[in-house]
Amino acid sequence: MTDDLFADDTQPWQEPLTGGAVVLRRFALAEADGLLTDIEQVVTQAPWRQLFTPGGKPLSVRTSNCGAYGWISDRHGYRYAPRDPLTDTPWPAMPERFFRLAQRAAAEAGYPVFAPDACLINRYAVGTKMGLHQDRDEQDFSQPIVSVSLGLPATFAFGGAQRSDPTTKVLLTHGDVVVWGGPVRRHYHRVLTLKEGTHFPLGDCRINLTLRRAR
Ligand code: MD3
Ligand code: FE
Repeated sequence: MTDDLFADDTQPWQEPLTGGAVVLRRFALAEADGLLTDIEQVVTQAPWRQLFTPGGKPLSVRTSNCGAYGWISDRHGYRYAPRDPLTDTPWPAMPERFFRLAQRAAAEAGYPVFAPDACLINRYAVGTKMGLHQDRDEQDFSQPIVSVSLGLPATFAFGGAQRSDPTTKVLLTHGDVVVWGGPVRRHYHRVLTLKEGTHFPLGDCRINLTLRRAR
């Protein structure tokens, strides 16, 4: 009777996806404010910027990085670099909170020795998306990728090893963490156009962290 009134709806839970990915719902929720403060700190040193594909097409998301390596894209290709080309200085250090969260999430999904050395930070405004692609700029594909979703919800679609393979969709909301290990690590994926909305305290955007072992 009092169950509903006093139910605790803040506890995380796990949802396995196909191909070895695991969604840890709300896993980062308790730390979300701290993560946002850390992101603000990172972008004072490595400001948000727009990247271009090697072919010269703009990516619609805005990006920054922290950690020993940052993912960049320009006319010379996609790669991990130890310095921010905008400031010609090393990327800001990875905040402890990012590292520990990623390690805890990876362990939960069966990767007890994950030590990320790169964190890509993507910011999606309403109306932006990320096209279908594979992540293949890292050295060791047996290492998982941990993604943390903050702010507005986004629908994420992931397929198979071929661009034309059918996709599975999953809605990722504030505080959700996904560990992408196993076969799905090599699979095509994309983020659908971000729908209008307002999130407190982030406003009208979504921020996604991807924590990786680049080298
Ligand atoms: C599934 N970012 O940065 S994170 C990316 O929401 C990227 O910003 C998306 O795709 C975003 O490369 C999705 C989740 C993610 C990351 C890597 C994957 C999903 C993945 C690799 C394989 C399969
Ligand atoms: Fe990706």
